[in-house]
Amino acid sequence: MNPVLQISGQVEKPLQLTFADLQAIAAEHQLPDVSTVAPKRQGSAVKLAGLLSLAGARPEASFLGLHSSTDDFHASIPLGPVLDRGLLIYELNGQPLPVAQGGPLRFFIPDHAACRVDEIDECANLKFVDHLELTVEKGYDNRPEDEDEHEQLHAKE
Ligand SMILES: Nc1nc2c(c(=O)[nH]1)N[C@H]1C(S)=C(S)[C@@H](COP(=O)(O)O)O[C@H]1N2
Ligand SMILES: [Mo]
Repeated sequence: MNPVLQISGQVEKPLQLTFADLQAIAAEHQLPDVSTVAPKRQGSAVKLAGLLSLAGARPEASFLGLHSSTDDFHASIPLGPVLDRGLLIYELNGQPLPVAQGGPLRFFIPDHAACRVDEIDECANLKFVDHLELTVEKGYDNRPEDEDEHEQLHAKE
């Protein structure tokens, strides 16, 4: 099985995880039904904090880089505020999350801010995430910077 998620950067143990690896993560790190925290969302998630405890986040890790090579979309957000609420939705009805819902892996913050009002906004809910990277400083981020860019991005969806 091919890895679907790489975890790198400021971690003791860089990881390459397959869908089966995600399914095998301990129940304490799983959220079997995301609709319990986000009524419009479906599927099962693994908690960001769980993933980072497996990788061994270093104390100097301050930013979370979210990368999608599928469409070259990237965000870098402060780790502290999302550590305990960030989710990676990876499964729907026993199968990888469909691309139409942002799969195979989608980052999701249940109580995100509206687009572009805060660093941790709806735009940071990356679809098709394949790489999480912990950094000391803010990393590469190509989320839309103004309303025009943002509209153009959504027009592509
Ligand atoms: N990979 C990727 N993730 C992305 C985007 C994108 O263009 N590519 N758009 C972002 C933006 S601007 C928003 S508002 C949300 C929209 O999520 P939705 O399509 O589930 O409503 O996805 C975010 N995640
Ligand atoms: Mo957005």
